[in-house]
Amino acid sequence: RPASDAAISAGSALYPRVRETYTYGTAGFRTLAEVLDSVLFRMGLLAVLRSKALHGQWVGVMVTASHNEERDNGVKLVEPMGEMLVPAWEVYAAQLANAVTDAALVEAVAAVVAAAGIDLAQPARVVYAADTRPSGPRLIACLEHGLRAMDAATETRGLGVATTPELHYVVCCLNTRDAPRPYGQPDRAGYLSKLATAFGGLVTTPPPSPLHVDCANGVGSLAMTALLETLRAAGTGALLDVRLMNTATATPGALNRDCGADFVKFHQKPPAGLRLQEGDRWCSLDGDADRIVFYYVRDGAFRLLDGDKIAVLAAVYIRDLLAAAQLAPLPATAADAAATPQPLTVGIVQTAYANGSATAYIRDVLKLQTVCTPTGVKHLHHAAQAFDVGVYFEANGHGTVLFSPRAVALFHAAAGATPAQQAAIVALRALTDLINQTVGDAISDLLLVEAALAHARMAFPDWDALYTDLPNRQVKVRVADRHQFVPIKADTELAEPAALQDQIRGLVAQTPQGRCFVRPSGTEDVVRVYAEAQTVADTVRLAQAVCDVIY
Ligand code: 16G
Ligand code: ZN
Repeated sequence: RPASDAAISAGSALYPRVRETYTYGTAGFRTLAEVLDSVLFRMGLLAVLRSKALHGQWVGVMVTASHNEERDNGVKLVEPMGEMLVPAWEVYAAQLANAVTDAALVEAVAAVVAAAGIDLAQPARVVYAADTRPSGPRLIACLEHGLRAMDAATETRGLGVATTPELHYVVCCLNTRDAPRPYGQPDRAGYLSKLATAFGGLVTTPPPSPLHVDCANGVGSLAMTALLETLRAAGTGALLDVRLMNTATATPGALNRDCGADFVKFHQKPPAGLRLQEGDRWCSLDGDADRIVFYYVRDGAFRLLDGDKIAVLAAVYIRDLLAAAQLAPLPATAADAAATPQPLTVGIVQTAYANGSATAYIRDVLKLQTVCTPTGVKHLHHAAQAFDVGVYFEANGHGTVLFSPRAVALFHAAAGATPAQQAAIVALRALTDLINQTVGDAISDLLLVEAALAHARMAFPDWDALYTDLPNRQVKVRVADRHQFVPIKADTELAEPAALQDQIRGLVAQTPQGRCFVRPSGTEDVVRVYAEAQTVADTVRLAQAVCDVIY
């Protein structure tokens, strides 16, 4: 029996399992922080196994519950290139988390080792971080114990308090250190200087007015403060004019309370207690700084610029730069050098929550391809990888732009015959550095939006006017068992209950420009109803009618 068995058993006894069933959902395990000690210990074990299975590549562990209340926490594992844990290992994660006794946990570990064909003699490397939640340090201690229990020789790096995208960045950097194109220096300073340098290469003049940033009283405020220092030190501080709000990371209970990106998107109103002057520019980050939405007030009305609007802005920006750069097409792959050159493909990936107007605008005006995937970053990220320039955003403000190796190579090889072409090529190169290639990143996206607006000389109302959102509404419904609701067709329909889907279809058919779907949440014990229609009254009626059917 491996030497780790005794350490696992002894460690596990210190962190007794206090719940029936933990599920590894769209964003890992997420629930009340007080019931997570055993889960963190066990995810320490799993992270070591994952790294060993990958022959000692670095894997990441992020301790966060994102936009959830402060009393919640969570944990998710990050793959070597900064991606979400692969699905087969989500199953292993649940098996470890739900092993009932210490002995059962030892057995579950052995089962994973056998199923994944792991050589326990392989080295293990794990990097981890937590957001600002008060439960973070305790949960990190549980995690560290699990890492040691599985293999005392595990090489570890604790980043302390960090944003989720920063952790993803560092994982990718650690694994590409010896690659032809390393992703960056694997620490916070490297992350910030990469962003600051790229931003300085894209923006040359200060913005017309400051951008107010609601930091949700979370880790985003620390990262934004550090970014400002980095920009100042580089002599480019004036290029980013931000006013940081909701920065009370040490105030108990303040995190995400009546503020942050999720609050603003869901309620379609500003964070509580902040006064928005007509025309002021605002944005909100979420609790781990991987989401952002923008907003302003016009004629007394609150106007939201959500993930769909960011996707469109990013696509327009990149499309303009590509047009200006006039890059010579490349063969589809290097191996294919003799084949016909193919222009770069550009596509936008969305979910069912994308506003119908956004999708129509992308298709009919921008004439770009759109893809709809199920909710959850891993699905969008995967679909975006099919394009040379894959823009993906959830309406809730999580997203990024992925550039294929072919696109990056082309930007770096191209010279440009005219100053305009050269400038566009330099800007495209800078964008591949500015935009986090591992996961949606609120801070990177903030800089992207500022750069895109500066490039197009657009103010918020110009951006907003690209297309007009259809009125939309989201409702949470508590049901006896949300697992009875089985989504299909990228969450746009239910396979079960079939009768409910029939009724939704009937109600939608009676509603001008109506669209509606119901799906079980992956993060809360509810089902979500989304409705949109031509008018607010129709939207409200449609949402209500569907809720009535569910009850
Ligand atoms: C998680 C997902 C997010 C998704 C949200 C939906 C990741 C990293 N995060 O936060 O992408 O929008 O869940 O929540 O995948 P829901 O299933 O409760 O509607
Ligand atoms: Zn988040």
